[in-house]
Amino acid sequence: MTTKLQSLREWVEQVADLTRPDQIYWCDGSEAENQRFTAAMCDSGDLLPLNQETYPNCYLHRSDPSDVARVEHLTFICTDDEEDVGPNNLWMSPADGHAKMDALFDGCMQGRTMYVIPYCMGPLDSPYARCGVEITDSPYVVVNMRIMTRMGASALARIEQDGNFVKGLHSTGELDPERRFILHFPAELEIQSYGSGYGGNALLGKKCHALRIASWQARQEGWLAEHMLIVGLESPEGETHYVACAFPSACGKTNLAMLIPPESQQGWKVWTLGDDIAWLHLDENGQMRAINPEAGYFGVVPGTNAKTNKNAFDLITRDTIFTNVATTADNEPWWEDKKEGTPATDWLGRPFDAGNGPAAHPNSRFTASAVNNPCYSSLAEAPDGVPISALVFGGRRKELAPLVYEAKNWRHGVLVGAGVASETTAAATGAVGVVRRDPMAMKPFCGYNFADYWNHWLSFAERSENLPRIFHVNWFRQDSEGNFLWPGFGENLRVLRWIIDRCEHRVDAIETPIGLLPKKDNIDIVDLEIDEAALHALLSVNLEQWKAEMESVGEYLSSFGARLPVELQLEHDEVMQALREAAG
Ligand code: SAT
Ligand code: MN
Repeated sequence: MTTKLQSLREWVEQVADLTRPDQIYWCDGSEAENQRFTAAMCDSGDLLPLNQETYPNCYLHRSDPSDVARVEHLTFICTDDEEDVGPNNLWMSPADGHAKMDALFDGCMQGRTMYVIPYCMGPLDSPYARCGVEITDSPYVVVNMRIMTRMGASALARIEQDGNFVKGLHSTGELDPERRFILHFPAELEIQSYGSGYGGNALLGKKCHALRIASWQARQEGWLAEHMLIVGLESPEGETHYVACAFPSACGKTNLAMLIPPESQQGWKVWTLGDDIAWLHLDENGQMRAINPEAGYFGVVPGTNAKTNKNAFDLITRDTIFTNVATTADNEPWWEDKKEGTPATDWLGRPFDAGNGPAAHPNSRFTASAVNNPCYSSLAEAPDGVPISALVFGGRRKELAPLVYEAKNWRHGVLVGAGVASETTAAATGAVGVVRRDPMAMKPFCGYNFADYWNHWLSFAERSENLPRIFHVNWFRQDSEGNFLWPGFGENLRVLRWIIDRCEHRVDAIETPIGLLPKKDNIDIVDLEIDEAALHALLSVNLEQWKAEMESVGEYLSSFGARLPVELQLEHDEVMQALREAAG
């Protein structure tokens, strides 16, 4: 296979000249091809078959122990002007970036096969979908990209029709952390990643293309590429609302996207559109619509059980690639909080010993196809996407942020998003549990200066009168003993119902300087074991502490200097003023 698209042919030739592979293979995405790859990877030990009776077509991949998460400190955006990437990104000049990467890629595929992977992000017939081609020397990347994207011959046909595509070049190199870099060249629509075989570092369609490059393109073209799940909530009356929610990595996006209504919420149905990324466009009526550019889930495994996420728990019993989980004596995959079985072998392949730490790596992942999800929405393949009623921001905060509040208007909502903070998780290398600012949950993923990004968000107010309402949630509040105040998981539907009630003008809210808080009676707590004090703590806010929080948001915003949008500064000033007045 090759292509009639000259620019693609030339690029593949150029890359082959540089990397000097033994052979070049164009992926067609077929089932037969996938079976050949899987068999070959089992022979080479890249994949280990799991128990095929209980976990049919499931495999385990063990990554290099030094290569288990995204590497934000090695991720760069290369632009002519350093200001364009902002303090939220690491910068390199395109010339330096190319020189560095050319040296690393020089001859790196000798003795290896170079795979050419055409892929489409979004439904193949969607005007909002965008394509890319990833060149890699990793068969693990090939089999994962086949699940995570629309990959192969049909994507290539669309690329040939479009005439353009994002170029992603990847090599696992020597897996040497000292020789590991992920560079983005947005002006050239190019990604280069060397030295890692893991997740977002290597599956270039995901964070590199669908967020960093796409956010750059979206700004130029008037749309948004966001780190958001998309979920449909169908009421007992048969009315469905679609909501898109931005939470940082490993904060429960997959669980919320696959939520199972608890017994008390009889008649509600929940449909998954996407669990990680949303591309948001305004249609001709000013209605915001969302597509999920991905076709699968690369979800966190630990913590998944029949109670927290039964849909995912069932989903990953077949046709799944596990990365860095433990195994039982029966060769079933095992992870912390699975609630069944015991580990025999840890994620490194050693006999399990509790003294060595968790059996499964805290960032161990499953790769599974969206079509296997029991609650996959019938509209997930709709070319025009789904209409969005509400946008929701949130993070992991032990303290302070209430269970839910609504922004006063779009401009205030942008400030709420810009002020998101969350505790770091195992999804990226570095310390875990440290609160950091993570605006719109896009800190690791916005491919340009946040100041310009907020400006772009603000500009939507001029383009539509019926934008979605904006909310903030926090499922992670704790009491002084470290117990979670809110049960979370399926019970989060109660909060989403309030959000829908607000969108439908069915309930009033309490106006406060932080935004609009629910009236206690408007959150359904029937059958919920939650005491008055906890509920009060969850639904109220300490204005003194909030003032300190907003001062810290203000300091953070100032770090963007003169580029910070005046409107955002004004909004912040207004909130500060209201807080001062409330304090009397
Ligand atoms: O490794 S990934 O970037 O794909 C996962 C995540 O951080 O959300
Ligand atoms: Mn993510």
